[in-house]
Amino acid sequence: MIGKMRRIATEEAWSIPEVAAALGDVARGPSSSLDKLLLTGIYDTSNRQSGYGALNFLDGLLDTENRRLREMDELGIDMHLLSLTAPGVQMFDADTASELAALANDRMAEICSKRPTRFAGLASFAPQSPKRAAKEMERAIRTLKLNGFILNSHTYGEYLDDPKYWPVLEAAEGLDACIYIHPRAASDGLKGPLQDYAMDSAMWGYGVEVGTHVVRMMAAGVFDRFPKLRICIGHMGEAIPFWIWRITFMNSRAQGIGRAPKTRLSMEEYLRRNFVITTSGVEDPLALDYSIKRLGIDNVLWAIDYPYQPMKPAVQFMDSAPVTDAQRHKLYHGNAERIFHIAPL
Ligand code: 1WB
Ligand code: MN
Repeated sequence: MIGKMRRIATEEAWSIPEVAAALGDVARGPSSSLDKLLLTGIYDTSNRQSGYGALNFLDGLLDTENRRLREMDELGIDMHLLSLTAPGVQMFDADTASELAALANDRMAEICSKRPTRFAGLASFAPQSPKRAAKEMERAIRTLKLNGFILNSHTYGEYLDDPKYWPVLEAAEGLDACIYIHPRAASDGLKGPLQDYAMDSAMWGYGVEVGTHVVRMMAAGVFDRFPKLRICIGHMGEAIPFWIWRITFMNSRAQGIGRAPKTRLSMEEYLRRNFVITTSGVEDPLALDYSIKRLGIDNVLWAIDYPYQPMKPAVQFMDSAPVTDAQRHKLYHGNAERIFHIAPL
């Protein structure tokens, strides 16, 4: 058995009743977003019979004080880094989204200040209004003392490579606060063949969506303009670490023939300089070993993905991972403390 070890889980989903209710309204409304399958199951409570509804994630999302803390205690999990679960506020109109993001941030800050060694949190913002978002981002870090940001991938089909989002990226970089890009269902432009066999969500579509998002950012040259911007991606890097050799080679070729903008660094250099990944939802020792070798031990963080993944196997996975104890300390807490500004014990 491993000795005493601080365990900080870094992609732990959470919500508030007001956001859940607003997502219930979207679920009953006319949206044709691929997220609707998820919303109908989780947030339209008249619809609890099948699909997502049968799994009832909502109780777990709305809870911190009861079952969540009890299980954390039982398993020796010190801390959850909470984030407003997908799709966050990104399906709402700009005003609703901005107001709900601020409300969620206030509630999150209350939870974290009540139990500063048990909960930390990633703040939400509404990309629909980039300048207003930047102000909320500053409030969330400077006043509410939250630990970074959550973005649930696309916003109305648009991605962070779009210059309209520069105020958001400038705020994150200036505040030295990492943006965690979490999945939501693929945008309308990407969703076609993902609509069958449950491929819309965590099995495949989520990774395709976030992978597409971060390749757009790297290839657009976002990290030349914002060299200190740090992005976190979950699910063992959404397959990007495994693809990176080919992404790098083919991007360089595309730059050579004028099909992609010139960048100062290679795609692989951006991955190593500007990204960290977490292990959320991927309890595969081979993938972990490869990711550590690819990105470096300082760039991989432990996460559970509660309540979508159970806590216990995630702890067993990391307790028994084929790494040294010094490495396990980094994976379990040291890297999270550094990236998300969580006070060491
Ligand atoms: C699931 C997974 C659903 C995740 C989610 O809804 C999120 C799922 C927002 O397993 O059904 C996730 O974060 O991996
Ligand atoms: Mn998740």
